[in-house]
Amino acid sequence: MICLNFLVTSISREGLRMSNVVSDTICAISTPAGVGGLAVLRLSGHDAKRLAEKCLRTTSGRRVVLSDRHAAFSYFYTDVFDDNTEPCHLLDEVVAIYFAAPHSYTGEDVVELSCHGSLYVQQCMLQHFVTLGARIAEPGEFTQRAFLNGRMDLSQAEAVADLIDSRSQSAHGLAISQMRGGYAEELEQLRQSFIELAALLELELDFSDEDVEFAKREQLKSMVALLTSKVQGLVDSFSMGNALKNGVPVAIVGRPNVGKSTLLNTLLNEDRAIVSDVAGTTRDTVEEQFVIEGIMFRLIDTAGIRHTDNTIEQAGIARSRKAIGQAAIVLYLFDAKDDAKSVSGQIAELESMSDLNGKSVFLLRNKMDIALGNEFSFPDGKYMGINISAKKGDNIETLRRGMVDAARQGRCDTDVMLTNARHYEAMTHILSALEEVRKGLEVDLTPDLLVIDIRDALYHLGTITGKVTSDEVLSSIFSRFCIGK
Ligand SMILES: Nc1nc2c(ncn2[C@@H]2O[C@H](COP(=O)(O)OP(=O)(O)OP(=O)(O)O)[C@@H](O)[C@H]2O)c(=O)[nH]1
Ligand SMILES: [Mg+2]
Repeated sequence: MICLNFLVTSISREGLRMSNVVSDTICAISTPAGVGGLAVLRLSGHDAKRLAEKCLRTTSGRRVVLSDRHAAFSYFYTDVFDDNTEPCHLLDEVVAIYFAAPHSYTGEDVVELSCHGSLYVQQCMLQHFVTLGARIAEPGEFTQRAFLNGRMDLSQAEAVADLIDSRSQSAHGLAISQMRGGYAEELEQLRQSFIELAALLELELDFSDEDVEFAKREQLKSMVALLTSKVQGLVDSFSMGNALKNGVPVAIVGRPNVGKSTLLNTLLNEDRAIVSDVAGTTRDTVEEQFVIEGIMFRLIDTAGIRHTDNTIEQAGIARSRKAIGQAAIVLYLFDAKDDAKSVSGQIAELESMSDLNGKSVFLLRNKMDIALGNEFSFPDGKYMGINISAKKGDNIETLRRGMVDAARQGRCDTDVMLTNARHYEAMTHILSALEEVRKGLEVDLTPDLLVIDIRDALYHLGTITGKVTSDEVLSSIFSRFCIGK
């Protein structure tokens, strides 16, 4: 018999459900704090419907009976404490929608009340539900309940937070696909492959007395190689996935006075950084975000690189170096008056400052407007060269295009991308476990020892989806959420 008893979950979702009191009714304002046209108050828990109905009356004064997924236009009263009281303190006109368990966001009975966006109205409603016995929700508690009730796995719950956070088309696209389960499917496929691998080895274990080899070692090796390439692909997708989610970091670097701050301002279309003809104007890094074709870029203008005894300027140059290190795209500017020898010296200097592998580097020959007659050809090689005028805006469109293309590179190999540092960490553990299995197969390790590493990989896979998780991890994930989500 194939025994898959290694799928041990340290604390199962079931266990967590038991350990947390999830049956009480929670309430929160789900719209942002402040005044707006409308605000939404959300109630979730076994008492949600009863508590909401207590406060609601029809326009003709009758009690409201909420029916599943129907909007009820009602009056909201704050002085109803028992069934016999005749309400008289009208607070607001609201629209109430009831979602019966389990077909609601949290999997519990949920009522959403849209009221007018006055802070006073919002606070009175919230306060009233607390008086009636509901509890104010913790940040992310609605989504946490959705997870605990099996409405979504942990990676999907995290994607909800990413979706709320998303400020560009690309960040939104990644979050929505993760929320809709594309990523969860990929993880499930991985899990199945690991289980298959383990099953083959466990089968051998069960018949170990009979000295039978069920799976050919070569077959196991190729399974491990395939899994490794999939996991490696996911690990590799993290830097771009993370950049697309949080903004692709772009460092604008070069010697003093070459026009870096001017370029930042031109790209942003805004007078953001100080520009002057004094070399060494920018001392600290200046960072701004902007979106082109749905991709968010984080532009970092840096202090001009040169040898200096000024300690403040030295500190600025150290930050420039750090910005290059962290950038996915480097815009290296030089002056159109610089000759080929000076430019190759500057490139060598740039290469010595940071490892440029995996980064897209653009060589920007700036101030072309005042150096029209000068002959210049960009050095052949790995970097793309563009003549620009940051001041006049010449060829800035070509640069924008190049930046978009660079940001899109690396997306093509994999449909699913890692965007979450927690998942990245788990995937790197899985990769090392696979490496151990590979080495084990090379030296003909016995199945019982090989299975240990496969269990380890499955454990880490489980931490991503929440199949294996701890209270500590959960609370750190859900505390990222805003109240009311
Ligand atoms: N003609 C011309 N002048 C430019 C161009 N770009 C920048 N400048 C001028 O060059 C000078 C320096 O520009 P900045 O943008 O401050 O240069 P920077 O590289 O940020 O300089 P530091 O912060 O000192 O390192 C200013 O006088 C700008 O107006 C350009 O494309 N054409
Ligand atoms: Mg500057």
